[in-house]
Amino acid sequence: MRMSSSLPYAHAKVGGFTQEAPHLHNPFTDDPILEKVLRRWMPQNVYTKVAEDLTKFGNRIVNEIDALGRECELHPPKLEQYDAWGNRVDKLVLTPEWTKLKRIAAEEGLIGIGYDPNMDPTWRRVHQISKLFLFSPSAGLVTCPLAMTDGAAKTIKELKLDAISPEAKEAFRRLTSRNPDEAWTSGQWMTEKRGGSDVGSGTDTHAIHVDGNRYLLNGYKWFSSAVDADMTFTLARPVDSKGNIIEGSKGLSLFFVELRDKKTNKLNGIQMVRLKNKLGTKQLPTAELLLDGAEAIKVSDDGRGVAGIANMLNITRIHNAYASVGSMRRVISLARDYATRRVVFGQKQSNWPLHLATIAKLEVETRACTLLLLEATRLLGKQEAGQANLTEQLNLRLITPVLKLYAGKKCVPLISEGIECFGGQGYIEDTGLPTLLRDAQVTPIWEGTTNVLSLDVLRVLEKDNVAQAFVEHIIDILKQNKAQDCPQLSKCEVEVKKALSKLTDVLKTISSRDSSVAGGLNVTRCAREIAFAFARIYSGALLIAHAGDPTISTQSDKEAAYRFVVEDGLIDLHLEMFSDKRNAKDRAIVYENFKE
Ligand code: UCC
Ligand code: FAD
Repeated sequence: MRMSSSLPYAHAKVGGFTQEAPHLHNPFTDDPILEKVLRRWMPQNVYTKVAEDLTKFGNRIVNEIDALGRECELHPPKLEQYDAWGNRVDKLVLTPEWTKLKRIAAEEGLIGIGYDPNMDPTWRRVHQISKLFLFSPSAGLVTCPLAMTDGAAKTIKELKLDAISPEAKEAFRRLTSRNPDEAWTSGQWMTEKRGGSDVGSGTDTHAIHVDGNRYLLNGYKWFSSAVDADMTFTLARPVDSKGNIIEGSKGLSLFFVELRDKKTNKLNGIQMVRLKNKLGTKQLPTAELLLDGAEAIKVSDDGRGVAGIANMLNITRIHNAYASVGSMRRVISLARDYATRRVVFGQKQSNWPLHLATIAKLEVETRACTLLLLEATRLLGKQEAGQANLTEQLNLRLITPVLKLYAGKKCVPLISEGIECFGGQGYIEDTGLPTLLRDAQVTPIWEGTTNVLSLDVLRVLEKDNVAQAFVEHIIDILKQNKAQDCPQLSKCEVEVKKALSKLTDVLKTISSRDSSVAGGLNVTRCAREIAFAFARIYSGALLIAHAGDPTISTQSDKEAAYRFVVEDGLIDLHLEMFSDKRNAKDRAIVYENFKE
């Protein structure tokens, strides 16, 4: 019989057991493939410097950055519209950790590396995006303004705005600066109340001409993230001397706006109407903005607004992808660590075959997405270095929306499964784990929804030779498999080639309309499945090439390739899916028992 004083739950005691929390490891050295990809791709001297930087940065994430990101979640931004005397002030109250993270981002060159003339132009994008991939799940969503900052710098560069506008020249210097006292961030204001996907119909911001390329903007921007930015690019409709505008996307031009007056620091004809109350991304100030005579500079030809801002979109979409994949990697990293600390039914989680099988599935998908992300980044680097041939350029344009939509779509259920690995603790706010899931849900939505990006893939396929360039590129990647004696990889190769030929057959049939299916074919209704086929075939080929390089690969790399390619399959496309007749059937299913 025990004395009552030794009872484990008496009085203020809460029992003798405390579950050890998962440990955050250096995300670079903990990642099973990132370092190996860099070693495989980069020249030795570049690799050495990059690996050293990423290792150091990984330590900084563990020791400093992760806690700052957590504080941003706990202390979301607030908007104070009026001061005590009733003056309209629109003051954003930001936690100091947000500001600190922006300073760290500049110091670490998270944008600067991508444009650094002293770094190898071929590899600086891979270096930059790898670093952001490590940063993202700890970054308190500072990655959002960084994405738009990178997109803005790219837009200035591609449209050669620095040559025509001293303001844009100065903006480029600041957007890419590593000096936290000088560095700027940018916004990207496209979405209005009528629509964020269809900006051609949705934009009713009007631009009144002042002189030269100077205008005043009047409109309402419905979602404007990271509104503590210094500048933004936005779309508006120039009003001609007779007061007319052109409807549709042909009436849109691109404008450069600085948010505050340099001398007074007052907002430039902008009112912050309210901050959005969001499911996630709570760290991030996303505002509705009234533009009431905001001074702006037109930086595109009339009617070329969408084409101009597309320069930004293709960069922010790659950023979006590292956010998706970075969170996938983070949840797995924490879950596999936790599995070595949590005992269930008498043994560690990591010893239960079913638990291991659950995480292994997540791991295979995450490796595929990581390789696709790095590949898009590699092509971007080559293109910017002026070294990409036409095939590579076409593949970069194709893979950018494919990567964004595929990673965005995969990450939400994957992170949800990852959260379940922690049982009830995964649902508890103090652990920080729920943040991963709610922040993941935005990645398929912003920067183009899954459907809209699938339609962008079709837009790309309309260009000459894109499908052919894809086939050539995949065959080239498969040639990198040096393990010809490995039966697992040989089987994978066969499956990739089969899927490739099925995809091209389907695309040919649809484009020629020479179909055995009765009735018409509708391509757009299967745009998602087409985009997914591109993603899975491309990732499958990359997994094979990675696993087939004896200098870096392990047996697990081969196993991962086999499971992704052969066991899970690469393509789910049948001509019947494209039949027009299914539209009516879809309508009947969706609207059964519905009264308008
Ligand atoms: O959500 C937003 C910010 C969130 C915060 C940032 C987070 C980043 C990640 C952070 C990580 C944590 S900003 C809002 C994003 N909005 C969108 O993404 C819009 C989605 N909608 C589309 O993408 C549509 O497809 C539109 C708006 C592009 C469709 O417009 P149009 O005018 O109907 O399209 P058109 O007529 O087909 O295209 C007009 C021109 C064409 O060029 P030309 O005239 O030379 O033939 C197209 O080829 O634009 C060209 N174009 C492109 N070019 C259209 N899209 C692209 C593209 N992606 N790349 C190159
Ligand atoms: P809709 O276009 O109404 O889409 C609704 C649904 O219809 C989606 O499922 C979509 O896939 C589908 N759909 C649309 N068109 C088609 C089609 N042709 N065929 C089939 N399906 C279709 N925007 C900015 O400009 N700047 C920002 O800083 C910004 N920050 C944001 C921050 C957050 C947290 C969020 C959630 C959004 C932000 N946005 C921002 C807006 C975002 O880019 C848009 O919400 C997004 O592009 C979708 O536009 P929408 O909301 O109008 O949706």
